[in-house]
Amino acid sequence: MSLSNALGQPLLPISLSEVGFFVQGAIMKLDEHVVTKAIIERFTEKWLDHLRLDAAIVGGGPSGLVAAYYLARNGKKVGLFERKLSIGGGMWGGGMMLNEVVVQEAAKEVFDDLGVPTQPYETGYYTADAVEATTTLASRACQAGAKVFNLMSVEDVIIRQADGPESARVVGLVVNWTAVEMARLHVDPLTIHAGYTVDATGHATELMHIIERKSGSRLFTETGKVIGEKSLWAEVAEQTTLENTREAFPGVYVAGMAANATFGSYRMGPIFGGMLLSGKKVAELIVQRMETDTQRL
Ligand code: 48F
Repeated sequence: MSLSNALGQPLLPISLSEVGFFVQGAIMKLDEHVVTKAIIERFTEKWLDHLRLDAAIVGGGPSGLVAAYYLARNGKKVGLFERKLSIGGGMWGGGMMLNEVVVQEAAKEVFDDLGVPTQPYETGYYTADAVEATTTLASRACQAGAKVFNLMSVEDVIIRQADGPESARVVGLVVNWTAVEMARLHVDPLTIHAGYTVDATGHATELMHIIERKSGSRLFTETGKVIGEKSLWAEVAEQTTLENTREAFPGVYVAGMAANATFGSYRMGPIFGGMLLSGKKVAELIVQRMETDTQRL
């Protein structure tokens, strides 16, 4: 039934039953208990489903997000662990808080692939809005199926060594709430198992430092340790980021700025192409490696 005036013309473009639906919607009773239970149950389901991963990515900056996207798009079970409330790492602020990022020709294909709009600048240089780029990478990684666990800090790795330190391999992560870390509370962490782990923690290169300190084994660097990043040289740094994106310890790959810090190359400043290409490369390496490992079994 519709409401109508004396001439029989409808007063509302909707029927009375539809009005009832909207009123019901507006006055729907809300039970805080259900809201709380929904959050706890859904988070627990998600977490339980991601206790064993094909790949665990530590750090949600541009390299970690791109790696998560390509791994998930290839059907791998991926969890990304980020210390902060927001993912995106150093991408939000462009250069010195001017929120535009620059990428070079070779890296534009990654932005194109993920749907990040770019604008040509001078020949071979493109810009993207830093906020649009960050939110798009984050959204595409999630839509591809990667699960993001923010507010979690990776404080250690799980290691196995059948025949002494030389046979050591990382098989997972030790995680705790960032709030626990910040408050320095004496609370034990929990664990995530992963076939492969990616250190995408940026300049800090946290995972590799932990492994160097605790494993008693050499990293795959010249010195066997984290060599550390050098000062800024964009051209060389961008090239070496890609070369240094590789396995740095059995089971652990390095990507993004962590790759250059591990293997001792330059920083690049606010050009983000190397980060994108590194994220893509690390995903490809892990996908290939998983195929070879499966064939060997
Ligand atoms: O620093 P970040 O953006 O790393 P990236 O992907 O990109 C580097 C660029 O942003 C820029 C640059 C090139 O243009 O030099 O700096 O290499 O993101 C690293 C993320 O890792 C998180 C940290 O909060 C940041 O969001 N992170 C660091 N350590 C941990 C961590 C940890 N132990 N557990 C969890 N997250």
